[in-house]
Amino acid sequence: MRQAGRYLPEYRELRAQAGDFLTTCLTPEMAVEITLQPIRRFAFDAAILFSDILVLPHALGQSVRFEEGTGPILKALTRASDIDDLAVRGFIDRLAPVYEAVRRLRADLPAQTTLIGFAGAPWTVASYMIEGRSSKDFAKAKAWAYRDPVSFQRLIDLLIETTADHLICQAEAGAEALQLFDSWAGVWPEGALRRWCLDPARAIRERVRAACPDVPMIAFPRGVGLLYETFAETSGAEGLSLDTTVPLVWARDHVQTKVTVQGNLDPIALLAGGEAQREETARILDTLAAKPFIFNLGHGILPETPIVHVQTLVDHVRAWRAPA
Ligand code: 1CP
Repeated sequence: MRQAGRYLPEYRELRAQAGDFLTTCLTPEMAVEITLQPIRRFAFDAAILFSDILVLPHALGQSVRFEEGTGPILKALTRASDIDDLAVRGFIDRLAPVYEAVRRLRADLPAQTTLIGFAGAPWTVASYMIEGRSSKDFAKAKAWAYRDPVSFQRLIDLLIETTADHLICQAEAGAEALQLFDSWAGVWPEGALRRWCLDPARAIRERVRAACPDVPMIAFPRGVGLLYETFAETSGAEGLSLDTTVPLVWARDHVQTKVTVQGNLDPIALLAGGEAQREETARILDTLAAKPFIFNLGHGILPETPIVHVQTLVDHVRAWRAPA
C-alpha cells in the first residue's frame, strides 16, 4: 500500500532532483532506489516495486503525465475508435525499464524480503483512461459502460490481456508475488461489479497462473463490501487486501476462511498516531492474526504521516504474539 512516497524525506529529496514522475517510474536506478528506501528504514517483510498503475496506458501510447498537486492527467479516450488507436503492438517493450528494475531489486534485496510486483485492475485503469484524471463520481467512464457495453468490453478485454502480460513479465523478472489494485471497484452496483471487476480479475489470475503457476496474487477490490466473500471464492487470488471499511469479525469468518487476507488499518489512524493507532492496530491483530494474515493498511499511506508513527506500528506488529 504505497510504502514509498512523500512521507519519507529521502523520497522528497530524490523526486526534487528527478524529472517528471513517469520518467522516475521508468528509470530503473530511481525505481530501485525508491523501492529500497522504506525497506532500509523499516525492514518490512515485503518490498513493493516503485512504479504506477498508469505506466500501462502510457505504454499503450496514451498521453499520461502527473501534475504536482493535481495527480495524473491523461488525454482522455472519448469514443470507441480511440480504443482501436491504442498501441498494443510492442507495448511490453516500452515497459522494459520496469522489468529491469525488478531484476535489479531481486538481486539487491535481502533474500528474506519478498518482492511484490503490481498492476492496476482493468476497471480502475480504464477509469483514468476515460476520465482523463482522478474523479469523484466516474460519470464519464460509468456512463460509457452503461451506454455502450460492447466497446467498453473491448477496452476491458484489451486491458485484461496487456495487464496479464505486464504481470507475467514482472514475475519472470523476479517478482515473487503480484498485486492487482482495483481501487475504484466500489463504485458499481453488483451486476456491473461482477462484469467489470470480478470477471477481469479472474481472467487475469488464470492467464498469469498459466505462465507462472507458483507466483501468488493478491487482489484489492476496494470498497466491494459483501462481495469480498465472492472475490475470495471465485477470483482465484490467493490473497485479498481488505479496505478500511470491512468489518473484521465478518472478514475473519467469511473471507479469511478461504484466502489469506491483508489489511486494513485506516491510513488516517496511522497519521493521527497515539491511542487511536494503538487500539486499531491491536484490534486488527487480535481479530485476524491467528490465521493466514499480512498486516497492512486499508489504503495508501498519506504524505503527511509522521515517520515515527510508522516505526511505532512496525514495533507493535513485530511484538505481537498469539495468546497462549
Ligand atoms: O510503495 C509504493 O510506492 C508502491 C508504488 C505505487 C503503487 C502500488 C505507486 C507510486 N502507485 C501505486 C498504485 C496506484 N497508483 C494506485 C492504486 C493504489 C491506490 O489506490 O492507492 C492508483 C489509483 C494510482 C494512480 C495515482 N498515482 C494517483 C491518483 C490517485 C487518485 O486518487 O486518483 C496518484 C496521485 C499517483 C502518484 C503516485 N504513484 C505512486 C506514488 C508514490 C505517487 C505519489 C507521487 C508523489 O507524490 O510524488
